Amino acid sequence: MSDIKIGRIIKGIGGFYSVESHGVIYTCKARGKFRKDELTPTVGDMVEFTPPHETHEGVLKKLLDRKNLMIRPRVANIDLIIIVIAAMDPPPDYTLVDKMLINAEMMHTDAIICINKHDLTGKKVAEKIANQYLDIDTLIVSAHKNSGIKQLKKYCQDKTICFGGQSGTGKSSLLNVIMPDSTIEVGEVSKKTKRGKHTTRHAELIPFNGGYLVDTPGFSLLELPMMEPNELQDYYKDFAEFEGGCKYKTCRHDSEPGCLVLEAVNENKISKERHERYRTLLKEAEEKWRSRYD
Ligand SMILES: Nc1nc2c(ncn2[C@@H]2O[C@H](COP(=O)(O)OP(=O)(O)OP(=O)(O)O)[C@@H](O)[C@H]2O)c(=O)[nH]1
Ligand SMILES: [Mg+2]
Ligand SMILES: [Zn+2]
Repeated sequence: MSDIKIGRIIKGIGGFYSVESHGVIYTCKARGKFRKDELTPTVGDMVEFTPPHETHEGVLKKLLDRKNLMIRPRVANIDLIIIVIAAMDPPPDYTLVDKMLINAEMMHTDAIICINKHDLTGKKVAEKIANQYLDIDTLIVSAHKNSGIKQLKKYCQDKTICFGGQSGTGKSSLLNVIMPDSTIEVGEVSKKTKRGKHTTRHAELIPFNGGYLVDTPGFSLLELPMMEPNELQDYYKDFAEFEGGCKYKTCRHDSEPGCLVLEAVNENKISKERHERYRTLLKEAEEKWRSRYD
């Protein structure tokens, strides 16, 4: 019998998993019982496994309990999500950022926003983008100019930190700058559509500074999870300090009279654009909730 080890899945491609244990990487396959969805071995998972041996291949034996699981991009046991957008090329998809922030809050995981490529627009444009997210830590960086990287690096220690967002925003480029020895593949942004070309195909944990940095494939679609519509406001950190005193106890901060969140929006204490998008997502949540038994 081979001995059972404990390790972490750092990569999974085509049914083969790279499992790291005490700095050594083993290749393992999953057995049949893992096929059910919640048991799908996922990058970031802690696992029990038997390492490969002369006569038999490495096998994943058991998934250990997860602290959390992000669905898009699919990564387990994350401590911090860095949402990467570009000041331009591709143009920021703010609704996607909002949805990623909602997911992070639902997972009880910290999230910050990293605005890359300020070399293309100047810092003013990037600052305007940052102003939409008044209560969320926002960094303005440029992978090409090596600017803001020190501040970004400060977040990158002793934790599992997931870089996520649209394709082409520069997630892999930033990782290459943070880790100068790495040679992660970087793609172009299409001149015509201004979209990234989905260069990174698989999420991968890369050991760094006592923790891991996670490069992930870019994506553009993210569904709002099913929730009772009144719940949505709980996932907006920027509303928190104004909530509680609205005229109606069940205020959804949409267009109700005596709403303190709306008041804060009018006084520019909450970004108007972000609140407008909140109203759109609220409608979506209401719609979903109404048809939940269909
Ligand atoms: N001008 C400028 N271009 C950048 C910067 N960072 C990255 N790029 C360019 O943006 C393009 C996309 O970069 P990637 O690092 O591949 O982007 P990604 O987010 O990893 O994309 P996916 O893997 O497809 O999700 C490449 O052509 C990079 O050279 C930057 O700071 N400034
Ligand atoms: Mg990439
Ligand atoms: Zn209100």
